[in-house]
Amino acid sequence: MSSQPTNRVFSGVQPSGQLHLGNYLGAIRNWVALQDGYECIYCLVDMHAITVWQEPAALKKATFEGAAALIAAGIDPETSILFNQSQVAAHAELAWIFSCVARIGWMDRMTQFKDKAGKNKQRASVGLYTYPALMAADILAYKATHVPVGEDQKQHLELTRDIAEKFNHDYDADIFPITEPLIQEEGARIMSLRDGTAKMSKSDPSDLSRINLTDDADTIARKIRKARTDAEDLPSEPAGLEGRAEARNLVDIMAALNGTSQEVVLRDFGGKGFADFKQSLSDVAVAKLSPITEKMAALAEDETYLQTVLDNGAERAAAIAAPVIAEVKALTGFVTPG
Ligand code: AQP
Repeated sequence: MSSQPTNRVFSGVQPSGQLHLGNYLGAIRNWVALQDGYECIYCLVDMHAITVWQEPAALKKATFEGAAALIAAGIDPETSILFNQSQVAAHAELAWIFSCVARIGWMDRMTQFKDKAGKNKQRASVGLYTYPALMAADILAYKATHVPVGEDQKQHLELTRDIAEKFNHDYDADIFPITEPLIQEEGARIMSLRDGTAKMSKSDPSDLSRINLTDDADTIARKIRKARTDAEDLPSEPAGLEGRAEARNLVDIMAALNGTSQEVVLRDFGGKGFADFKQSLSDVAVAKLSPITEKMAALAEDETYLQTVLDNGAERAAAIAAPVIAEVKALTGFVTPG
């Protein structure tokens, strides 16, 4: 039997556009910290990205840029494994088997499909619908024991656990672990700068809605200045943020960047207007992000280096997945090479 790891993390980000502050505060920053206690596998999930249309040249560019962003943020490609999903065939192979294990009723319950497909469900790709089976394959091809998840991915991780349990049960095997979520509270959900009720997202048509990890200091300051707010001053207590989604979001961003809480931010800024607050927020954002954006810009120039990182990562990832896939195929009853 392929070995059972005890502290292996898998996580991924879609190269479906430019990585932004939400990706950084909600995921990447945490991925960097996890490298201390876990064996980490981080993936640019390009196969997930094409569940909605991606211009081929833009997808390729975003994959290299994503790798640059992760390394610039502190992912060490020597110790952690960093690669793009489509280079390791195990993901697609296992996803097919899992799409035969998962039930239609399970997929029907996934709220992200409903959100992303919108009203035009019939025109959404089949891949967008079966996305959670591919996500389960991403995780279980490596028998990952832990997955850092934002709130929006919790439901998909539960489905991964259901698939693992059903596969283990159906094939009377103890092959897959029941993966545990690692939930990060702070910065868990960063909202759009234009609409405090919508998630900050790569695919939002308005560039002013997000701070990209490629934005320079002036652009960051301009976007924060233009961020939507309301007419009142900041409250002194978190309860005063009730019903003020945009104000809450900016306070949350300040708290997440400084590693503090809403209480601490409001102790400093309660009773002040947004002009002062936005100035301080943009100073903090620039101070925290510019070391990353500068390093990222330098790395993004060196495509040869990034290609080598992704190739090496893919080779190491494939070596871990190979015995798992072989075991799955044998359990399934497929005739494997004799
Ligand atoms: N706004 C956000 N706040 C906190 N965390 C976020 N993440 C994404 N947006 C926010 C977290 O980043 C990780 C990678 O996400 P992803 O790129 O794979 O997928 P996504 O959540 O669909 O991101 P986008 O930006 O909204 O992409 P598009 O527009 O292409 O769908 C995940 O851990 C996610 O929680």
